Amino acid sequence: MSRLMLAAALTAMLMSPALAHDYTAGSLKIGQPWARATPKGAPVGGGYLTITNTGTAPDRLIGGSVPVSSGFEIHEMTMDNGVMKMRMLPKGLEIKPGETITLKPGGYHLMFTGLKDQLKQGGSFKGTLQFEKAGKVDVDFDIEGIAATSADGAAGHGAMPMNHGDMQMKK
Ligand SMILES: [Cu+2]
Repeated sequence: MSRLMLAAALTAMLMSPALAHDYTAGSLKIGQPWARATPKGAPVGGGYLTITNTGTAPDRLIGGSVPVSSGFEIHEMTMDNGVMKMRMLPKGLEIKPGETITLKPGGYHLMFTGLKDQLKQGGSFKGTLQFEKAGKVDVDFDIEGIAATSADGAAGHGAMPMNHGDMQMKK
């Protein structure tokens, strides 16, 4: 194989979604953090990931930070009489022993408030998650399409791009 072809093959391998980023912190396993691309000028962005607790004691995601935004909140989205409502979880998100929590569009999510840069599909950014027991965990968020519903970038059937700015914020 030529040097050039080798380089191309290596690049393809490194970019392959099969090599998803998974992280381990104590008894927590964190699967492929990702974020949705945002329209230009959007004030907020959404972040998603899975957290599995393989231990015997509960832990709690209590916060974090990303350099692309000034704020970092943990939110829940629920349907209330046919209206999508979003609320901040001031105590964060508990992960019970043996449980896997999936943060995904339409459910639990990270909310990056005071977004400084547009999140562009295909890019990535660093972030830090803060857990009550496992402490701080550094992760990378991959930026998927604006209507993506999962980390592999697939847009779900009937996926609805969410604009948090239009939603009712309930404190
Ligand atoms: Cu939100």
